[in-house]
Amino acid sequence: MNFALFGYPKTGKTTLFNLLTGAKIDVKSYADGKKELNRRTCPIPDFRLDKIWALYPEKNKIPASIDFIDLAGISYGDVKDSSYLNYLRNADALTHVVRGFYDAQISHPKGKISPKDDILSMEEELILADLVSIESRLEKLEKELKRAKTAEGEKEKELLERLHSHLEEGRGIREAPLSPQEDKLLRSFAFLSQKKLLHMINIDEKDIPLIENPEKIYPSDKKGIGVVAFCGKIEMEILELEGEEKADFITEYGLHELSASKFLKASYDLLKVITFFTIGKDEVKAWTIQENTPALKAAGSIHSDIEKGFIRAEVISWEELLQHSSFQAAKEKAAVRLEGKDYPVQNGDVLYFRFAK
Ligand SMILES: Nc1nc2c(ncn2[C@@H]2O[C@H](COP(=O)(O)OP(=O)(O)O)[C@@H](O)[C@H]2O)c(=O)[nH]1
Ligand SMILES: [Mg+2]
Repeated sequence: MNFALFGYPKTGKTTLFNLLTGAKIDVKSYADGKKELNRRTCPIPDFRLDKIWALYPEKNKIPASIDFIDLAGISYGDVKDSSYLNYLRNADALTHVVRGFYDAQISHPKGKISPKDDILSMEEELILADLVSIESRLEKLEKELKRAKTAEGEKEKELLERLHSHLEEGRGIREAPLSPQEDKLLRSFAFLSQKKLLHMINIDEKDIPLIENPEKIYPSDKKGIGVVAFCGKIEMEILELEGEEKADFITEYGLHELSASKFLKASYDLLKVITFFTIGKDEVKAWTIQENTPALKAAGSIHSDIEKGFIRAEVISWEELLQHSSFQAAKEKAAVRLEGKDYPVQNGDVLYFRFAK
């Protein structure tokens, strides 16, 4: 999975990138307008993986991971022409970092701190960028169709025109009803307003009482959009602390959960992904897949040969596995089930795929 952190200038993108990835990029020394782009691949902490691995300490533990990129700020109105458009298009999900903190030293380009206005403005800009792509495709397509009419071309034109009207009403493609075929046809466009979007509001210290209720800052019931609040400043201070002092500070500020953990929960929810585990010869590994993925496809996410030669999946939930000393011991107690290719893999399943080589 890859996430792009983006937003207007000086909202706390690099601060959040540090909090999510443990990178220590200096946020003070960057001059205005520096086009830094930071990348990190981050293991996803998972206590279930830790517990399974504890049964096999001689093996390697391989967590699932997320790729993050942190883009420099994009000025108001510039998204559609941004040199970062391709980074946004290539992301599996967009993380919009929104300024909610007050600081007289750090000017806001609009002179007013309003997370809600900035969120609405960014949602509009994503829609606008998609309108521009659709218009340019339609222009080419109309020329092609004039030269030679094809049924496929007509279908694409009809779909793009429909989406154009939808976008013009200010609604993202996430909210457009699409058939599976239409969805497939649109994939290569990588529309921004079709991507899952998580607004991460970097709130002010004085607003910490709102941190668990970000919907009070921005009520969003739009499909595929999530909102999380965090406080970059306090969390940066927490990073400097250790042990008891750290725990005390967290409680003192009324932070129940840090941004990294909130981010992961909200993203898994939004992307509708789950985790399954495998115990291989040398490694205990976590994998991320879409909810309701059939066993056959889950096998394919590991290796196409396993999908091709798929026979059966041996399945046990991680909790049940822990009641035994190993997968083998669980099998001997008949606690491991055999499932076929259509079995929808469940969050926390431990799987062993039988396949013909
Ligand atoms: N007061 C305050 N300053 C912050 C907060 N988060 C980030 N900053 C400061 O805002 C400036 C820009 O932060 P940075 O993370 O580089 O933002 P970016 O330009 O969006 O990547 C830096 O000086 C940060 O220290 C916050 O929650 N409160
Ligand atoms: Mg930055």
